[in-house]
Amino acid sequence: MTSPERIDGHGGELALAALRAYGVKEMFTLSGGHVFPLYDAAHKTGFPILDVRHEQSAVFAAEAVAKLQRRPGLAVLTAGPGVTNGISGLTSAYFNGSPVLVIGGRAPAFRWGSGSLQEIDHLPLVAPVTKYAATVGSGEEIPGAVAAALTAALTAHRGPAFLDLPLEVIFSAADADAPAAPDVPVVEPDPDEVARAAQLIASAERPVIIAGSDVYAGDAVAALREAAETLHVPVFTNGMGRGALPPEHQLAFAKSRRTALRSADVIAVVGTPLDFRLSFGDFGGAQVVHIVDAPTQRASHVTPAAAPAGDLRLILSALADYEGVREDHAEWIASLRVAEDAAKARDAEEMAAETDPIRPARVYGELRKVLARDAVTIGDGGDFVSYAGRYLEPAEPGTWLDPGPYGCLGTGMGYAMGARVTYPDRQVCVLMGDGAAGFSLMDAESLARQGLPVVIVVGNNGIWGLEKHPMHAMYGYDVAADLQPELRYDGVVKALGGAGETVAKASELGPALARAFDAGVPYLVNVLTDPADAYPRSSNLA
Ligand SMILES: Cc1ncc(C[n+]2csc(CCOP(=O)(O)OP(=O)(O)O)c2C)c(N)n1
Ligand SMILES: [Mg+2]
Repeated sequence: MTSPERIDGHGGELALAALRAYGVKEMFTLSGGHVFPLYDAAHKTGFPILDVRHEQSAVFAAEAVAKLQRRPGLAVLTAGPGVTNGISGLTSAYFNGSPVLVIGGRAPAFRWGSGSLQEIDHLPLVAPVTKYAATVGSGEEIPGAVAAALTAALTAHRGPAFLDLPLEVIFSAADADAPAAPDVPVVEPDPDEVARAAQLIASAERPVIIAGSDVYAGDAVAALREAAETLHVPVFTNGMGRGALPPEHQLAFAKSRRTALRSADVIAVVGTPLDFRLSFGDFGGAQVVHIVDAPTQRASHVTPAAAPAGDLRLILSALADYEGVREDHAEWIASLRVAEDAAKARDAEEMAAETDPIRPARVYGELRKVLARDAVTIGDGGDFVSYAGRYLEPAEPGTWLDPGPYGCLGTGMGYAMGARVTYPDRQVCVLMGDGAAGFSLMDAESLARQGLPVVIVVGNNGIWGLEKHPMHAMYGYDVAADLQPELRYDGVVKALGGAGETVAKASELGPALARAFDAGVPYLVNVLTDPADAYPRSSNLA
C-alpha cells in the first residue's frame, strides 16, 4: 500500500482491499490455483477463509451471511468447474434477492482459445442469474470492478454479482485507485402511488398484510410493525419476513392464512413476489396492493390496485403516517384470531401425538421445547421442511432460512456454515430431508474440521416424499422416488468428524435433541419418520 489514494499489490490484494471497504468479512471457497492470490491476500492480513467440499456450499454459505447480516457475502471459486458448480447457488441468490458476490478465477486472457486448463467463458452462463457480471481486464481496474459489482448487488432489488479475473490479471502486480466508500442509491417511491396504497388499506374492511423477505433485507421490520399497528391490520409472513412480528403480537397471524385470504377485501403484499406461493396474486375478489423495493419487482402477470415501488422503510413509514379515514378492523381481527386459535390447538395436538413410526409433527413439537428464541432454523428438504414451515414459529426476524422460491435442495450445510459464522453463540439447526441430505452432507466435514458446530435433524422417511406421494397419486405407481430405508446418516456425520444418533421412538426425541445442542460438534439426529405421512397440499408439483 503506498498512499491513501493509491493502492498497490497483486490482483488478489487489490480485490481484497475493495471487498473489505464494502463490508465483506470472510470468504467461502474451495481450493483452486486460479484464485491463489486471493488466498494469499487473505492469509497475509488475517482475513477469514472458510472452505468447503463442493462449490455450491460456498455460494450458499455466502448467501446465508448476506441474508442474515444484510451485507455482501463472498464466494471465491476456481475457473471453469468451480464456477459452474456454483451456479445453482447464484441462481438461488438471484431469486432471493441476496447480495452475493462470486469471484471466479479465469483461464489466462493472453492465450484465450488455445485450450488452457478449465478455460470457459463464464459470463454467458452466469449473466441471466446475476445483476452484474464482468471479466476484469487489468489489475488497475480491479477495485473499481469490485465496487461496481457490489453496488449492483446491494442496490434494491438486491441480487448476486459475478466477476472473473484472468490468471495474468490476478497474479500480476498493479496499482490502482483506492476503492471509494460504498454509495448505495436509495430507490425513492412515487408518493401518489404510496398514498393510493395507504388509502386502499386504511379504508378496507378486511385488510391483510403479507410480509416477505425484502422487509428483512431492506431493514424495514420496524417500519412494517409501525404501519401494521397504526393501520391495525393483521400480518402474515413468508421467507425472511417470518418473525417480523413476534408470535405473541396481537397482529401476528400464521395459521389462519387460508381463511384470511378467502375473506379479505384488500391484500397488501410487501417485499415478496406474487408467485406460486401467493396464488400468483389472484385472490378472488380481493384487491391487491403490491409493495416492492424496486420497479423491476412489479408483477407483469397481474395488475394490482396499487403498486408502490421503492425503499420499503420509506413506503411503510408513509403508510404508518397516513392521516386519512381509517376503518376499524377490530371485528375482522377478532374473527381471524378465532380461526388462528383453533388451528393452533389442532397443531398442538399433532405436535404431541405419540405415533409409531414418528410423524414429522412430533419432531417439531419436541424441537420447539429446546429451541431458544433467537435460534436460527434452516429448512432443506421436501415434506419434512413444509412441516417445519407449519409447526415452527420464528420469534425474531432473520432467524429462518429457507431456499426461497427457486426451491433448490442442497442449501443445508452451506446455509448452516453462514449462520454459524454469523452467530457463533446461537443455536443453529438444519431441518433436512433424507433426500436433501445427499446434496451437501459431505460438508459436515467442513463444519467439523473448522470447529463450526450445528445441529442437523434429518426427517428420514426413506423416500423423496414430496415427489413419491404425488407421483403415486398421479400414476398409481412411482419410480425414482425411493431411498434406502433407515439409512444411518448419523453414521456419516460421525465418520466425518461430528457425532449423532438415530431415533425411532417419539419419547427418545427430547433427550436426543438436548444431547445434540450440547455436543459442540456437528451433530445429526437421524429421526426415522413415517413414510406413509404425506404433507397435505393443494398443488403437488415441486
Ligand atoms: C436440486 C433439486 N433437485 C430436485 C428437486 C425436486 N424435489 C423437490 S422436493 C424433493 C424431495 C425431497 O425429499 P426429502 O429431502 O427426502 O424430503 P421429504 O419430502 O421426503 O420430506 C425433490 C426431489 C429440487 N427441488 N431441487
Ligand atoms: Mg425423505
